[in-house]
Amino acid sequence: MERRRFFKAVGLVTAAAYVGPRVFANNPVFSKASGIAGVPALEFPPLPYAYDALEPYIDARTMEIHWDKHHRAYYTNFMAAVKGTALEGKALTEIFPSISKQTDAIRNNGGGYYNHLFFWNNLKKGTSGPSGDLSAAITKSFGSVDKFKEAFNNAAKTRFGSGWAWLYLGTDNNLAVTSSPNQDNTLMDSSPVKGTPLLALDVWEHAYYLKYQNRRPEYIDAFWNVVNWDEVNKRFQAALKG
Ligand code: MN3
Repeated sequence: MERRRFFKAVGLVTAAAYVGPRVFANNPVFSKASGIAGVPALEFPPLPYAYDALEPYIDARTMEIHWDKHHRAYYTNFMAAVKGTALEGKALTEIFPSISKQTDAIRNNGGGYYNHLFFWNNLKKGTSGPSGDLSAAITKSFGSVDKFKEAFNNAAKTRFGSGWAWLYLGTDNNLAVTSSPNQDNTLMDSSPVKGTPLLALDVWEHAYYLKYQNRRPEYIDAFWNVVNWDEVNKRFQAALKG
């Protein structure tokens, strides 16, 4: 792992975030319901771990390109797309409920910015699994944790082209699984199903191609070794409180 390069990148990002006045200091953080509580809106925070932290399931090179190139581009392009508009300075969770009225640039880049932040934070090696409340809710909605995984895997495998698989708490307060095209998510008014996302999996080829090439199902199976269940449990508790 190129640790020095990683810290250099993080250092640059951190420095950039604190240069000059904190223009967005008064803006709301992502709402609790976003599941990324504490992550400031409209910034580009460092990855919460080293590029190689998820090896061998997700390789360091993929993480580096995915975070530093793909994710950064969504962020930069989103900030450029809202600059000078009524949306400038608004949190994404405020924008998504009326995203169908916005431009493709705002929808695609805003979704890409948000979804990746959400994804990085639901990845970690070695957490123990869904906890009491979440485990019970999964069993109620899917029959068992294994059946939930099967449904999630199926959503991830059958999403044609680029997109995401999601576990979300629906507006009916039941857990459900879906997939979305491109950079859409279940917070968007354009989504056929709506609810609070709890767990995301990026199934764009850029998320797995270097290591898995065309074998998306292998990448999906590997994903279960790096799900940050502590984070998913927290998101579920926050979603229940609204
Ligand atoms: Mn991606």
